[in-house]
Amino acid sequence: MNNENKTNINWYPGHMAKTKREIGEKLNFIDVVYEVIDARIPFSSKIVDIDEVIKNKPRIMIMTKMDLCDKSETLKWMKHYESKGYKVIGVDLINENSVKRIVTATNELMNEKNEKRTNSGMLERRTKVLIVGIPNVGKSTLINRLVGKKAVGVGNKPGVTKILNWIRINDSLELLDTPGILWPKFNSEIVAFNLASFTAIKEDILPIDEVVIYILNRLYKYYPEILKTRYGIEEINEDIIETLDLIGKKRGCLEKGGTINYEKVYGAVINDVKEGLIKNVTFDRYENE
Ligand SMILES: Nc1nc2c(ncn2[C@@H]2O[C@H](COP(=O)(O)OP(=O)(O)OP(=O)(O)O)[C@@H](O)[C@H]2O)c(=O)[nH]1
Ligand SMILES: [Mg+2]
Repeated sequence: MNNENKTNINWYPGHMAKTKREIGEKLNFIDVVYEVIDARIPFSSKIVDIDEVIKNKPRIMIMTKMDLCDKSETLKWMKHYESKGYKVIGVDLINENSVKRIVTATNELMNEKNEKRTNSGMLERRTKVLIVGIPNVGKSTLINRLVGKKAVGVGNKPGVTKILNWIRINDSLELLDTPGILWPKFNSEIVAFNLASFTAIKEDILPIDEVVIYILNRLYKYYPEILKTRYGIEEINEDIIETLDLIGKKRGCLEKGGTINYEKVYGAVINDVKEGLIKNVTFDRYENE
């Protein structure tokens, strides 16, 4: 990734600093951490200073939204993190019941600790898991999947979970849901645009026209067929304004007199990504661009 392109975008609401502090206070009670990442942005959605927050707790990296990502590209990132020693599990929290793999991996991590306890005559302790990640990656959805019912609120916008919340999964597992956190300054403009593209930051942090042009450029460069099929466009070229016009016409985003209403076009594209109608895409590229 090219991180040379520094940016001054600063979005760090007070409640995120508070969440980080509260996680720090609870850390002593935590056995395992689930670090939750969006499979479409396996680099940009990783919290930069996560190691400072969770210290050296055993952890499992969980990549959510596998149903929406470009699997071949995301696999490169999964291998990359595995090569750094992470246990990585990819999940589609909407369509699959794949969370058992997470429970198994958690038990494996805990076996040694629990053996020591039972050998010294103590009872096995309920495993306490902390879930951390940026906003809107699916932390609360993951908890609901593990519980098997709606135990905590979810929503397709950043900032749904507001407080830390213990949820008991079963006799041996208890989870701490947390509000999404981000680092004080995004370390590159690409990261900021990736976060905006996938609704991890609020829509008004970056100019919406720039976010949509970024999305369309990404699609044009890496997924031209997806772009063409989604909007019924036969030919596209690098002139993104022309593409915006074509989308506007196809979608009927027009003013009286037939001129394009760009605000409507922007809304349509953002919504298509948000609703998963544009899928099989991964915006973080493993190879340098
Ligand atoms: N397609 C798809 N959607 C998912 C998946 N996981 C979560 N979502 C959706 O992503 C959105 C955000 O989910 P939440 O669980 O509220 O995310 P969160 O990380 O708790 O967000 P905050 O509480 O705002 O930090 C919801 O609309 C979920 O339905 C997944 O694996 N696939
Ligand atoms: Mg939540």
